[in-house]
Amino acid sequence: AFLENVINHAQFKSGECITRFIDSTPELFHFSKRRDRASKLLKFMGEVVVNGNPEMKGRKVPEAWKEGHLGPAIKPKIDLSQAIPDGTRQRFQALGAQKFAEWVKAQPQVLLTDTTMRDAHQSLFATRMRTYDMREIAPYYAHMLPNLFSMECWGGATFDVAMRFLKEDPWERLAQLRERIPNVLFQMLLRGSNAVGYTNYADNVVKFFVQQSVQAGMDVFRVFDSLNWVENMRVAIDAVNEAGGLCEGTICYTADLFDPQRSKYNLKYYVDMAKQLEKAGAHILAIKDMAGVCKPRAARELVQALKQEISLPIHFHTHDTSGISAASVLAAAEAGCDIVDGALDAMSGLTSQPNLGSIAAALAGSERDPQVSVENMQSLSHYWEGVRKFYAPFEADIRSGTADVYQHEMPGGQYTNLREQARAVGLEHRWPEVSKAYAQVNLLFGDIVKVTPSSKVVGDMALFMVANDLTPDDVVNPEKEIAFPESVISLFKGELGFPPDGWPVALSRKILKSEPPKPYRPGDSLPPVDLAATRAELEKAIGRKASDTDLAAYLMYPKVFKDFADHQKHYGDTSVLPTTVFFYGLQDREEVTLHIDQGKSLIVRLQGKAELDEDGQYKLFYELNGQPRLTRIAKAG
Ligand code: 3PY
Ligand code: ZN
Repeated sequence: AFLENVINHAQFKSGECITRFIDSTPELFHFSKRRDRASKLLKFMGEVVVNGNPEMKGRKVPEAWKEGHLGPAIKPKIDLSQAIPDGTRQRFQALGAQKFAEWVKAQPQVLLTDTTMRDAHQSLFATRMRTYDMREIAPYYAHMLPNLFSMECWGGATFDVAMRFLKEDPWERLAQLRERIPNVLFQMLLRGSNAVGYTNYADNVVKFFVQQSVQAGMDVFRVFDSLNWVENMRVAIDAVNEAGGLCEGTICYTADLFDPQRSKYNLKYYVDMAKQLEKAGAHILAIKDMAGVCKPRAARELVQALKQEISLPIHFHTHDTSGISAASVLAAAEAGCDIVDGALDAMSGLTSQPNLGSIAAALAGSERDPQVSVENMQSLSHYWEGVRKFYAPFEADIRSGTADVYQHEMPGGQYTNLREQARAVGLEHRWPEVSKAYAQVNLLFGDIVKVTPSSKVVGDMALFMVANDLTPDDVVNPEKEIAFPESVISLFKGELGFPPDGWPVALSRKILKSEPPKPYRPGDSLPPVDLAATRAELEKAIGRKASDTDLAAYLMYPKVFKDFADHQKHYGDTSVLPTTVFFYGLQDREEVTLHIDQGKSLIVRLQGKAELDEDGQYKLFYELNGQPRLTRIAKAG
């Protein structure tokens, strides 16, 4: 139809050159672009109907969806045309990082961070929450919770998962949220020199990534190192400062402050680290209890000690795996903690954060009243309750908190992922052994901090031990030949850095089959990446211009980014599809409205599907904006 339009156009008939023709007749070009976009989306939707979304392989589609009553999530009923009140972001922009941090410390209330859009879904359903579900509720946050300290909505595993599994652009997510929420600070998790990846990047790559993030609208960077090695955090801390972000220098809480058997993680250890971070340029000090093992008494003493010894505001983060972490949050608040993390009700508990609404309610009326509307939190949570149902296939089958976390110490964000990994290699039925092996590996490795990416290596080794029926004695026994996993060898080579007290020497020798290296900072041995040359290489690979954010994504995950770019080329921007349509497919006679651009929508209805033809294809009959459309999809495999 496009060609017909073109050849019948008067200007075309007059013989003008085709490029000028397209330039001067944008209406035809736009028509074709939109038509092209529609065809791509219909093709993707057809693929899901016929072959299923590959991400759903081996997972159970919710019964409620099959029966046709998995409804849309219910949004609050408020008037979005009202002016958006100013929030922490305006204050930060007016004061600058230093003065803003002073304000945080000086005001009496406990400030709140909502982790629903990042850590909560990372921890509850393997990071699968799509931009679509966040974007829909975003403007309501701006109106209803303007008094939040921040929303953690980016970084950690979300960057990788967005492209790899959800086939969407993490930068687009950030931009779309920013556009809808101009008033509350956005917060991300940055793994120090590992940025948002699992490996150490060259210093200039980390810097470039941070610059891009600030330009895209990120404000607060929670910077940590997976071995609590401050040396390996400096580049990221400097980069955040230089780019104008707010830097949370982070201590990862591990073990048990009161366990004399593991005295290396005592108060002195954390206070020393906090002092180093303050000196290194952090504006806020975060306590990151990634596994949820910081018991109330430990939270109280740690916050008290830090308040005495350093002058930064303190931000406490924990997970509810034990089922009692809200007690730790309240203890931290009583001890003077300035900011605490939680997730909205429907996205809280278990391996996620404790319930932010209940924390706010518990503190309401006290001198540290967070001054947020618990009622508004409830109505936002009602929306999340609906959203969470779409992701049921990705949830781990856990129903209660468990004190077992004090044994295995697995980060909440890793728990569901490691179960996934175990499932993928056929070991899920041996999960209790995997979790026990995880604790054994920790001790074999010298009792280390376990958080991405060090936790990933511990998890790999735990799966390896269970799969090969290895005991800790086997692992250390110099007589027993073991082909250690690649990630373990890399860890002991120091490619993720070193714990402050080094790696156990005998095991190092066995793993490396040589003398262990002296501690070095991996960034010092990685030459700077030539950004211009890499961009050229990327553009060649994807056959189009690469933006700065494309480049930053490619630098993190070259293969994942290329595959994602390929998906986009074939199917367009599939993030516009509602989540059920993306994962489960359109149902017969289902109609959806897709907002593909400002003010532009496609109304798609699946009319039916013909029998498989002899050439192995299905015909799908759609109605697109009232017009019949036919798409052919080959049956896979
Ligand atoms: C991450 O690095 O993704 C984490 O959530 C660590 O807790
Ligand atoms: Zn966390």
